Amino acid sequence: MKWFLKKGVIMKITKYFFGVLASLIFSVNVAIAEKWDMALAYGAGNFHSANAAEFAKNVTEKSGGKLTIVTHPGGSLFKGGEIFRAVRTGQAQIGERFMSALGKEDPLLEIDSQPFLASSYSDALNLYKASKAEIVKGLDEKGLVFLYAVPWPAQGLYSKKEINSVNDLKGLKFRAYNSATIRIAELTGMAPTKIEAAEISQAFSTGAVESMITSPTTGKNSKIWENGVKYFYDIAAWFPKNMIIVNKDAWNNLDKATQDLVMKQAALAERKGWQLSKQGNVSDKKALADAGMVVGKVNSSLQAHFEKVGETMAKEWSQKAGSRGAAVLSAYK
Ligand code: PCA
Repeated sequence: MKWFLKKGVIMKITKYFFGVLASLIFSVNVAIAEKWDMALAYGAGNFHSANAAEFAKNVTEKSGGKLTIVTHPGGSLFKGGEIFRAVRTGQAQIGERFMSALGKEDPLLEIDSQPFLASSYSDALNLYKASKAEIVKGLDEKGLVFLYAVPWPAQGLYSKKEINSVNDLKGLKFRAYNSATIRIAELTGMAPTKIEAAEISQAFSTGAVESMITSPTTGKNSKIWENGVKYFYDIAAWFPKNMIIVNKDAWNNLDKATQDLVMKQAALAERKGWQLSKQGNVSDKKALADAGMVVGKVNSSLQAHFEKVGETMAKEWSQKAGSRGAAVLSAYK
């Protein structure tokens, strides 16, 4: 009897113990299974979006169920202009944004859109290295964790009509994507309107704009030749980047091992993205020519004009960016 009672007590204790353990394991599992929505502004076929999708897939597969990242390309969750704020406020845990459209948040974010500061991939990489720490710090102060950045191919001038002189540009309705392209338009005598990449085809087809500066990739992605745009002039004066950022609260919900995994996959995605960009810089220009566009360089008088515009803008930017900007520039040079 005594022995039986004891056994019953032991069984009860054992049962209780396993019950508590099971519920603990269950609740821990629930707490660490995170799902992130990743807001992407550009279409699924764009190389930035494809690269982000691969990054998301790798993290999801390798995290052992602790983190699932679901991508939403083409502005389907938030449009390009909304993504920075959405990630900052936690409406999206992670997102991609064109850095130089955020100059009002931090002038250092537009360093990569200053004409002729970095006009090759190796310069662009050096500029990135020189500016990264300061940019990461600025984002951290806004509650954001920086993951990686990838450049667009070299920026060139698109136009419906042939451009042989600055005079040919004067008065043109110009699609801009950031403050720097607005400033180029102003200093050239063009009439700028800021339009997100997703709306380019419509803007050209309705006649709202008739020229722009962007990559051969974006021209190809928006089948720009179908909207009466015949000319592409390769200026190659800057390589602006997209960055991937994470909301810091979402970041802090991850355990250390998962954070390390995300950072490791981010570094791999960054390397892959730079390669894809370099490839696109060649193949997408070819795609424009294959589609019947006239692809060439600006002539020397136009080149000189854009260089002069670049000098003016460099001075203006230095004033905005102050000592932080000066430190980055001297590290770069
Ligand atoms: N494409 C994007 C940004 C830079 C680029 O090459 C756009 O045109 O909006």
